[in-house]
Amino acid sequence: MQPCQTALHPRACRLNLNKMRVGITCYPTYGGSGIVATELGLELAHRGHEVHFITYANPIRLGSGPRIHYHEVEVSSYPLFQYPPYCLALASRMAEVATTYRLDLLHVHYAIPHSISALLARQMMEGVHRLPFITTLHGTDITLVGADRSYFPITKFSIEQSDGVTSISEDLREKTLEVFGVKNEIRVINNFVNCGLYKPAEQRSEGEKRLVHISNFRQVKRVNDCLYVLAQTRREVPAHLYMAGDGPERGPAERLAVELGIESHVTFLGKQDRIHKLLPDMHVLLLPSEMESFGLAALEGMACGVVPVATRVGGLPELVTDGVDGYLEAVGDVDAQSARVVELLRNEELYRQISTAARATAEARFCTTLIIPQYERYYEEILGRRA
Ligand code: GMT
Repeated sequence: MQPCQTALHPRACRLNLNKMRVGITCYPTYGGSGIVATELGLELAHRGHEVHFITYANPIRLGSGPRIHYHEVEVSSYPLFQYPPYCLALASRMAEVATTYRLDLLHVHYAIPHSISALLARQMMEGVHRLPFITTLHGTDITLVGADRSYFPITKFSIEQSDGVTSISEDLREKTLEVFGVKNEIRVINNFVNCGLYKPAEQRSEGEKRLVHISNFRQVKRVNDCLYVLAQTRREVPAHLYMAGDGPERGPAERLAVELGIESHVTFLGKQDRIHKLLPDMHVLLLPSEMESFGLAALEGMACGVVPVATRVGGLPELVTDGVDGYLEAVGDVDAQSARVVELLRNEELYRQISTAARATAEARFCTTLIIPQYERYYEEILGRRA
């Protein structure tokens, strides 16, 4: 065992903060927040911490490995329940796992309802052991769900009650303070990418240029814009579009591809769990979102040398420097987005320069090796602060 190095509080050493026991809760599906939570857990386990996922299904990218544990939340139904109370089942499971495995803290991703369950679990643990919880805000939990009238008061309360709050971009931090008027400190810890796994191909395959879009196909992603961009691009350069992911907008997008007469140039791949294998063979990543607190898909693309053509919204300008390591255009301006794609695909020298810069940005600012220690230090701070 390494000697304890924290200088925050004597009890922090007794807790052996070099090896923490962390409970992680997230949506275990294909959304960005679940991916961030899963990759964070895997990295923490790799660094020697015990990580306990407490979720309703096995997180998509989890797999198995040393120090990784999975505890399913079962939500029993009962004829009286029109809406089974998942939030309560989760709180019970959190408290149960915390007691059995002596968790040091809970880290929940996406405020609603996870931080409310964590708050209940913390209260249930009073008199047993202290169980602080950290809430990481990802975006739609604040900008869409949290701002909705029915969830606003409880989202505000959950932020105020959290022992620690992190946000994945400065933009989201500012929006949270502005929308909810909370007084808590919100620490920005950016999303990250494993630069060893996500890396450029030594040689891309020959043939048509390839565009890619990755999302959960929600309205906020404006997936139809990808099809308009492809249609316009193809007037100048032969190109094929790969649409990875699934969600409510997938059906309408498939129909639009037929209407535009480009259906043979678009492949709908459905949900993909090996994105690091798909990305390196792509040239341009389209992210025409109406709102994007960070844009994890763009970062994963950049790490693979795939140039993002995205919108100037939310946290994207914190990730992409327009004209340097990608392009940012106005929401809905498919003419400008297509013009950028055509320019990139026609000008090999420009493409090479921007693709190299995209990889360099991912490496210099967003690698797991830089970001995971920020979470570790934040955990230590939260544990030491009120230990
Ligand atoms: O929009 C998504 O892709 C899903 C959503 C989520 O919470 O699962 O993504 C949000 O969190 C991602 C991971 O932190 C960010 O990269 C996305 O920008 C953010 N989405 C939005 O703000 C719309």
